[in-house]
Parts: sequence; C-alpha cells; structure tokens
Amino acid sequence: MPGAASGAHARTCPLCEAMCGIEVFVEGGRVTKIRGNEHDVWSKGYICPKGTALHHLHDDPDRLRRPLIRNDDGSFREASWGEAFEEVERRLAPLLETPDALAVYAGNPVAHNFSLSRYIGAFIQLTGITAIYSGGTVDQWPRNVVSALMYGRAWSIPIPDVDRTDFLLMLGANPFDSQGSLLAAPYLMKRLRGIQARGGRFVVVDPRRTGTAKRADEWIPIQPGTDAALLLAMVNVLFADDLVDLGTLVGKVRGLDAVRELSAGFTPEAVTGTCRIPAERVRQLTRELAGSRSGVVYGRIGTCTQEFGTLSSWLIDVLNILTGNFDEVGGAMFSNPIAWSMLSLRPPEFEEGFELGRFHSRVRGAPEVLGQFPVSCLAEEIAAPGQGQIKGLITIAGNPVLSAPGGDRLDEALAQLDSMISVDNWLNETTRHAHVILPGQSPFEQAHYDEMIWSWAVRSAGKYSPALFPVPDGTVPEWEVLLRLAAMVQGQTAADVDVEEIDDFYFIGLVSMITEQEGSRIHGRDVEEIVAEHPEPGPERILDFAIRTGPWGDAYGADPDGLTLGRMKQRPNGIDMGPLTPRVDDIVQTPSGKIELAPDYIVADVPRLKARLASAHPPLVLVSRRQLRSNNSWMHNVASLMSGRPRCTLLIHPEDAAAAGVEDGKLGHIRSDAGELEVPVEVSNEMMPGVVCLPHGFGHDKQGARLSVASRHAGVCNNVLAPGALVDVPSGNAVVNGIPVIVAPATRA
Ligand SMILES: Nc1nc2c(c(=O)[nH]1)N[C@H]1C(S)=C(S)[C@@H](COP(=O)(O)OP(=O)(O)OC[C@H]3O[C@@H](n4cnc5c(=O)[nH]c(N)nc54)[C@H](O)[C@@H]3O)O[C@H]1N2
Ligand SMILES: Nc1nc2c(c(=O)[nH]1)N[C@H]1C(S)=C(S)[C@@H](COP(=O)(O)OP(=O)(O)OC[C@H]3O[C@@H](n4cnc5c(=O)[nH]c(N)nc54)[C@H](O)[C@@H]3O)O[C@H]1N2
Ligand code: SF4
Ligand SMILES: [Mo]
Repeated sequence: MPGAASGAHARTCPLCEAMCGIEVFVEGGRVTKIRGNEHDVWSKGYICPKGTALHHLHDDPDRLRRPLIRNDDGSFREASWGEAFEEVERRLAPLLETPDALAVYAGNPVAHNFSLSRYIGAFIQLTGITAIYSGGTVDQWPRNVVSALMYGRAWSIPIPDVDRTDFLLMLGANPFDSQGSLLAAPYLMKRLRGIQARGGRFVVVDPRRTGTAKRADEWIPIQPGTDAALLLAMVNVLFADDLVDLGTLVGKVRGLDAVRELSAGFTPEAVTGTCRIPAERVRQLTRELAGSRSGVVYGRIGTCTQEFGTLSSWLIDVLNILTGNFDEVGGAMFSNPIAWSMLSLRPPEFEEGFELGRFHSRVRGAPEVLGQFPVSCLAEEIAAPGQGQIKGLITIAGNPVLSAPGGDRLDEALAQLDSMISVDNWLNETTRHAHVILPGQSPFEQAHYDEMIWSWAVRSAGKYSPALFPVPDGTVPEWEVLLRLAAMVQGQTAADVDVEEIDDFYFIGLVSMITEQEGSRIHGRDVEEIVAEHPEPGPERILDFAIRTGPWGDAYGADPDGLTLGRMKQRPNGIDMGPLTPRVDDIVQTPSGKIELAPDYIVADVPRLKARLASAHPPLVLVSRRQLRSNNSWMHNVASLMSGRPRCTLLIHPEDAAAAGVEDGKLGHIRSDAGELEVPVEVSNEMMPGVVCLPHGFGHDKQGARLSVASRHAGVCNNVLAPGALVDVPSGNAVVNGIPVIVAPATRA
C-alpha cells in the first residue's frame, strides 16, 4: 500500500476539542514521530501526550481494518464489505416491519470525526429512527436545554473569552487533564496563566484540588451537586447589593424580576451548609465577579453530570448576564466559525420554539428532551418485553457498556438483541455484542476539519488536513457506511443502495434550506447552480459549502476574494480571523426575540433545589475524573500511554480513609445503591473530605473484547456504581457525580 511522501506533514489532532496542529513525520510509509506544529495558527506548537501517540492508533494491530461478522458460537470472522452489508440486510430484515424496535446510540468520536460529524444528521434524518441515545445525556444535555430555552438554539453555547477576561470563575471543569470542553482553546492552562499575568484572577470550584485548581489563585471545594445553590446565592447577593447591571443587554432580556424573586430564599447563609462554603466567601466571590472590569463564569462536566445540571448551567449564564459580562469582550461570548456547523440549524420540528417532553419512554416514562431519552433508559428498553421493545441497535463510535450509568445492566441487555450493528474501530466491551462491526478509518486515513468544535472556539479560525494514508482497497468510507445503513433501514437491499443518489438528495436539501433562509449569504440563489459546483459526493462538499456560505466565504461569487475549501487547502497551518466579537443579535431566536432569563421549564425545577437545602448530604459521595493520557474509554489500548503506575484508583481524603479503615495502595471495596467494586485505594488530600473519586472509562476485563493492551490495565468501571434512574430532572442527563457510596476494606487480599 503506498503511503504518504516521506517528510513532515501538517495535520490536526482529531481527539479532543483543543484541535492541536501536529507535525507528522513519515518515513518509508510509516509514521516515525509526531510533534506539535509551531506554525499552526491556532495551537502554535502545543500538543499533549495523546497527540504524540496518534500513530499508535493507526498502527494498533487490534484496530479493525475489515468488517467483522459474529459467528453462531459468538466468535468473529473477518468479512468483505460486500458480505458485511449482506449480513446487515439479513439482520435488519425482521425489524423493517416494526421501526420502533430499532434504536441508535451515537458516541463521543462522532463529534470529532470528519465523516461522522457531517453525516450523523443525515443518518438520523434519513432513517427516521426516533429512539436516539447518545453520550450527550452523560455529558452536556443540560447545556443544550439551557441554550434552547434561553436563546432559542440548542447548540449556541456561550464560552468564556479566556484570552481577554480579568476574572474567571470555573466550576466543575479540569482543563489541566481534559484540555477544555465546550471551550476550544489549545494550551488552555497557558491562557489561564495569562489571566494572572495581566493582573487578573481565576478561581476553581471543585470537590477535588485538581491540576487546574492547584494552579488557580484559589480553590473553593464544594459539596458535589450543589453548584446551583451556590450560584443562586450569588444571584441573590447581586440583587441584595444592587450590583445587577445588564450593560448592553438592556431591552434584550426578559424575566429579570422572576429571577430576583426566585433567588429570594437563597441567601449565602441559606446555602452555606449545603455547599459547604462559608457565606462570607459567597458574598466576596459575587462582589469580585461584579467588580471585575471583565469577568466570566464557566462550568462543565461537574456542573452538568450532576443532580442539578440544568439549574447550574442556567445560573452560570444568568450570572454572566446580570453582571454585564454577556456578549462582551472578556465575558461569555458566542463563537463565529469560518465554517458553520450543521448543529446551528434549528431542526424543523422546533421551528416554532422548543417544546420538551413531547413523548415518554416506554418503561420508565422518562420524557424525551431535545429528541433523546436518558442513555440509562436503553438497558431497560431492550430488556423489558412488550410492544415497543428495542430489538435492534446501531451503535456509532460509542462504548456505552463503559460510558453509560448502569453499564453492567446494559452489557446484559445488549446480549439479548436480535440485531446489533456497530460502526466502530475496535472490538471492545460494547461492540463484542454486535452481529456486524463496520470499521471506520484511522486518524491518518481520513481528511480532517472539525465540524462542531469550532462553534465553541475562542477565536474564529479553521483548518483542513487531507488524508495521510490511503485506506485498504475496497474500504467503504465512514460517511458512506452511514448512508448505506440509512438506506437499508429504509428497506433497500444492500445491492440496491445508490450512495451517490442519496448523498445528492441530502446535499441538495441542505443547499435548498440555506438558500431559503432569510439572512443567509445565498438567500434566494439558484440551488442547481450551487449544487453544480460540487459534483463529488462526500463530506468535503459539505465542508466547502459551510465555508463558502460562512461569514468569510465567497458566497458563490458574491465575494470573489472570500474563502473556499480550495483556499483553505492552500493554508495547511490554518486561517485565523481573530478574536470573538459580540453577536447576540444574530444568535437569539426565541419566539419573543429576547433572551429568556427565566424559562418556565427551567424555573419549575427550583423547588427541587429548595428541598435540597433542607436535606443533609450523605457522608460519602463519588465523583469522576479524567486523565491526560486517556480519552474516555477508548485509548487504553495504546501501550505508551499506559506506562507508569496504575491509574484506576479510588482517591480518598486521609480522614475518610481512616474512618473507612482503608489504606493507600491496598484494595478497597466501594458500594452504592447500584453496584459494588473492588479497587486500589489512593489516599490523597487532593480530595475534600466526604468525596471520593474514580476515573471513568475503565473496566476492560470483559470476555470477548479484543484489546490486548487495555485488558492488561483493566481497572474497574465506575458506572457500575451510577444508578441509572438518577438524572438531572429537566434534561434527563445522567448524574455520575455526587453518588452516595460506602467505602470499606476489600475482602480480597
Ligand atoms: N462515570 C462517568 N461516565 C461518563 C463520563 C464521566 O465523566 N463519568 N463522561 C461522559 C462523557 S462526557 C462522554 S462524552 C461519554 C463518552 O461515551 P462514549 O462515546 O460512549 O464512549 P467513548 O469511550 O468515547 O467510546 C468511543 C467509541 O468510539 C470508537 N471510536 C474511536 N474512534 C473512532 C472513529 O474514528 N470511528 C468510529 N466509528 N469509532 C471510533 C471507540 O472504539 C469506542 O468504541 O462518557 C460519559 N460517561
Ligand atoms: N485527557 C482527556 N481529555 C478529555 C477527555 C478524557 O476522557 N480524557 N474527555 C473529553 C470529554 S468527552 C469531555 S466532555 C471533556 C470534559 O472536560 P471537563 O469538564 O474539564 O472534565 P473533567 O476533567 O471530568 O472535569 C470535571 C471536574 O468536575 C469536578 N466535579 C465533579 N462533581 C462536581 C460538582 O458537583 N460540582 C463541581 N463544581 N465540580 C464537580 C470533578 O472533580 C472534575 O475535576 O473532556 C474531554 N477531554
Ligand atoms: S490536547 Fe492532545 S488530544 Fe487534544 S487535540 Fe491537542 S494533542 Fe490532541
Ligand atoms: Mo464528553
């Protein structure tokens, strides 16, 4: 197989939201070294250990290069693509009569992968499948609910303008390990140091003194799950001290009085016992935020995947708005990418505004939220017999056996499916249940230009990298896999599917939609004329279209000097159009035309928070952590990233360790209402007393997976301890932080 030319190639790392530019050195058709690309306009040479190990993903002998079909005895055999699609056809056939019986699970790499990110929408639309599950409901669903109801757009998410702020209050995020989330900003730790260097401060609110907290001006430990109480008390102080200042948003906001009333009972004194933060500290913090020339509040996983995820996410925006720090330089701002994301299009079903809870799940009666049920429902929807039972599942780049709460129950349920098809690069804890596995490409076998992530980038930029290596002969690229599957769900036979025809249909639909959109740069233009410029099917034309109709695009001739994909390709180190500018007037699409500060749906959850103030917290609760050298559940198969001490340990404060009778380095036993585990204990004063911590994404000891390195570093799956029924009520998002647990010495040696 011919490889890329020997020498250095500029690319973008596709693993996380930092989107670092890398230089990949190739010799004799193999990658010999990867380092940060100092010429990359976006990341300027920054890289993390995962980026330097990308070639190990490409070279991993366990990575699937050809489809696998499951034999009757449970083993797998390699198959040609033709055979694999025939098997898909056979497996889907019994489901065609009962479309409700088929579900989809989409996982995290869908957001990063060049093809999947551009075709997941097409796949869902074309299949018409309504049972959609994703990693999103163990992640940022509260954030989507808040943006949908406050701004009328589920995916317009304000980000902290970290490069220009004077004060950052960060809750439940640890960019030291995660590299930033819903905030694309490479080398974020350096940017945080920049705040300090210009005389500003950043404060971290987290139950653990993380790598980020250690570098902050101040660490404020908080009882997990209580951020909403802290934030509402800060709102209370703003009103009490007459510090509310909407700045340029005067006249653009509705619901200010309602917020004032809601905050009335939440004085710092009323929340201090719940949050375990002194009342005076809450007051000072509020005054510091309000008094900074520019300031911003930012929250992430720790404020989403917890009991009050929606209220916390909402109050973060409310605080930014009430302090005049919204849509302002150095405050919370909306990004403006060179290539817009399809996520920015409002689905037609929500044209009149967002309505949530339109239907309910069969077993638990959980309301749908933005088209999804909590992923923790999936196990019961498969396991419980009756009309509407899920009998078929398509997973796309997801590993819910490890990533979903109650993963062990899902593991059992998946084994009962009549048909399971996985689009995935490894035979892992989830895909080992599949009847057919259709592999995608390695990070070097496909082009790259992030679809979604630039929508929350700290600057307006973009960059494209072509594929470095060709795929094995006959390989069906991932976008085509999705279109083929979609057509087959619609009843076409494997032999009949005409991918180009489907892709044209989809692309023409997209172009028509944008030409019809008021204010679009090609409003009223001739659809055929535009489509004719894009004869080649696939993701590249979607990207080109997004660039050309984007804010700096050539708008198909309207601005002859404007950007096109062709022009981006001439700039492999990327193009940077500068820092963010205010754009709230472009963003807000609520029925009232104003920012809804107090949406009824969200406000209705405040009494639940009020009730929480009256209840004592459990003696010990569990939170999750991320680690720099892994990525959710799927990078533990890279040997160079797994060296050193075992990382799947239970962090526990010395006082709690003593009370539980557990010792550093010994096995401990941890139990919740949902399950129990034995795991090595790491006594650490990083934890606040009363909170213990496990990493997520481990538990690679399942029979039948093909992960030779990961299985030697199996660890335990913390989601065994997460009760699936525990969700943030308004969003249905899983609660994986703040789970009551009991720790004791292990019975095993
Ligand atoms: N307890 C606890 N649980 C959590 C979290 C937590 O903090 N604590 N975090 C949650 C969060 S934020 C997330 S995003 C989810 C992640 O949940 P998932 O998305 O379900 O899990 P991942 O580990 O990201 O699994 C990615 C899958 O994609 C496959 N894959 C990787 N690259 C590609 C590719 O290019 N193409 C294809 N087709 N497949 C590929 C991998 O083999 C793997 O099977 O986990 C959630 N679960
Ligand atoms: N290296 C690496 N990078 C990653 C990932 C990875 O697995 N590994 N995953 C990627 C993904 S999918 C995502 S979504 C992002 C997530 O990015 P981040 O949100 O930055 O992720 P975490 O490092 O999990 O940080 C969450 C923090 O919340 C704290 N926390 C837990 N409960 C609470 C609470 O109730 N209140 C408060 N205030 N804090 C709490 C935890 O102690 C933890 O420090 O990271 C991405 N980047
Ligand atoms: S921080 Fe690491 S994993 Fe994320 S894009 Fe950069 S090199 Fe890749
Ligand atoms: Mo995530």
